[in-house]
Amino acid sequence: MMESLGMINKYRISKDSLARFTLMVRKGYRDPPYHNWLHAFSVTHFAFLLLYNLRLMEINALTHLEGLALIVSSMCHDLDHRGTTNSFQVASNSVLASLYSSEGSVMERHHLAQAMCILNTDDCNFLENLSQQEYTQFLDLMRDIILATDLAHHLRLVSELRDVAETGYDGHNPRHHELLICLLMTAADLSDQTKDWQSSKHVAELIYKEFFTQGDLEKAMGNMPLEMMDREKAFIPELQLQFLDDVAIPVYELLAKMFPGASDPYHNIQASRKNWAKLRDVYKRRKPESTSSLDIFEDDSLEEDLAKEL
Ligand code: 7OY
Ligand code: ZN
Repeated sequence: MMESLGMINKYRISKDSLARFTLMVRKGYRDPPYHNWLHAFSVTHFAFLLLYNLRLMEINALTHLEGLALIVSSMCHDLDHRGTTNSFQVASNSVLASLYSSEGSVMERHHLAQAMCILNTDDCNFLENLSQQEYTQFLDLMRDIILATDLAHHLRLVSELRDVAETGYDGHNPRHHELLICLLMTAADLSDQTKDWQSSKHVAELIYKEFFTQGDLEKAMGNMPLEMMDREKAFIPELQLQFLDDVAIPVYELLAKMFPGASDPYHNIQASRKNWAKLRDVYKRRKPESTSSLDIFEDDSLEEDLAKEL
């Protein structure tokens, strides 16, 4: 991906160092159902596709250094994730909470610290040929981008992003660069929901497996989990519709408004939304009083009914 984006030549990157860096990053991920290396890899790939297909550096929407920072941040953005949320860190008085809770974005600050640690490891610093000034700028970008993966951070930016989408993206405006990088990072992080139905459904299964494990831990601690983390209360199709409508769809809508070349993911996520709505209707008709939890992923006959539904 870095080769295709011309970064290897431009920044005289040693491929051996980059390979060692990448292996260290892979090793830095744990193996929860969702927040593992496969997630980091697919997020990085989507970030690459956005940079490459929209030609964002060629049209001066972003600088090459910003593009490079987006790719490297994507690789690192969930390093050492434990499959639990920021509020869980605080509620469980974890070591990470004691380090970072006063600043907010507890997990994201940890992902960033892990990333900095790997970059500083002997033989892994593939950015050694950057100038001092470029390298400092690169680290600042990584910090901003990884902290932007907290959805709470994204939600604070939405109104400003709407203004940019309304007035048009201006590559000469440095604030537009900052906002676009954050939007691209969020679009990449949520991109599983823009893939085909089988993929987005499979990813939802992994996410709720992770959420329900946290919910079980919270119950064992005597706390009440959120509905979406409670395997006895969650109705997954309804939760997915809420998540898509409130968070994910607006991300791709904003992106498509700013860059018409990015309309595919927006249309795909709308198609996915239709499938979740159908699944909700089919399930409600079959078992009106049941919450679905994870059994919707086991039942193949639901898929057959889905195909019949218009
Ligand atoms: N698809 C998803 C996520 C449901 C690609 C995360 C949340 C979840 C819900 C409000 C916030 C969250 C909600 C990613 C993708 C990944 C979104 C953060 C989650 N389908 N969730 N989801 N996240 O916290 F209503 F967990 F890291 Cl359902
Ligand atoms: Zn992520």
